Amino acid sequence: MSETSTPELIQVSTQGRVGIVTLNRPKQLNALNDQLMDELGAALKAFDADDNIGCIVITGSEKAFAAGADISAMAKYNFHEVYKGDYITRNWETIRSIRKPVIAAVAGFALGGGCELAMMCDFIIAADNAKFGQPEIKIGIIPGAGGTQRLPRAVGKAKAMDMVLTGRMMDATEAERAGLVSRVVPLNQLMDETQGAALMICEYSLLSVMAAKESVNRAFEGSLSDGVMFERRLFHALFATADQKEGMDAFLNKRKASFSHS
Ligand code: DAK
Repeated sequence: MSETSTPELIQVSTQGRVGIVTLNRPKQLNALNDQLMDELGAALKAFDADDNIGCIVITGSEKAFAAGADISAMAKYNFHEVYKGDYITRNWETIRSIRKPVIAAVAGFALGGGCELAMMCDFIIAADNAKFGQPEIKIGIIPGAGGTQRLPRAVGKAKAMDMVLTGRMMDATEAERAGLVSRVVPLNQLMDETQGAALMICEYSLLSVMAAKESVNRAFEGSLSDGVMFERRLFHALFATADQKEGMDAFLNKRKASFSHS
């Protein structure tokens, strides 16, 4: 399927240098279908390529971030169709290629593919009504977009097994305690808090922000010594940037840094 040019199932907006994608399939609790994932991927790629954007936020509604992949679309497939067609892999992997920071602002349900989408973001800020879960076991499948891999990395094996095998939901308090989300805020402050974090990130050098993201992500691939070496090389490389000179000069001269992202 080709990328849609006029998004219908998402809304795209900006606030300063923050790009915001709002999932918008309210009647289906933002269940994620092919069209929505195409639109989301296209919006993320456009923000990533836009020099005026420094950070991206993905959010949903107050009731649901996303209640999972669209079960009505999935129900009819057979093994040979999903295997041969690499079912829903194509447009679920786009977010992994985004190099600018992506924050998930989660209210309400983040279940199945919705929880997996949130975990693909760089960090999650949750409203106090958020509920996370991997309930695929209840419909005869298992998580298919990284849930069995990212959830244990975030919350450890015991809780991940509990979630994946029982299909139960975790509330925001438990999710924060377990390390799945970075902050929990009252529902009515979710977007202000998230935009505040995103705007803060936008004030920093985009080069060091991108390097920081790349380096932290490296912690989840390969050995510690490889990761530390990767970090060291990026750390060294940042001394070639104008922003390193600006940032350190600003500190020494007790003024606010003004980064040029170069
Ligand atoms: N798909 C389709 N429709 C959904 C849906 C979903 N996941 N979740 C909710 N809806 C629809 C409901 O069918 C209902 O539609 P109508 O009956 O009004 O037409 C409407 O949204 C409102 O839902 P409810 O009436 O059920 O609302 P409640 O408040 O009573 O319950 C709920 C909310 C979220 C607890 C409940 O709707 C629920 O349990 N939803 C299903 C949650 C679920 O099982 N999610 C996991 C789906 S499997 C992969 C990528 C991704 C995936 C796999 C592979 N690859 C890259 C290979 C992901 C798989 C999944 O997510």
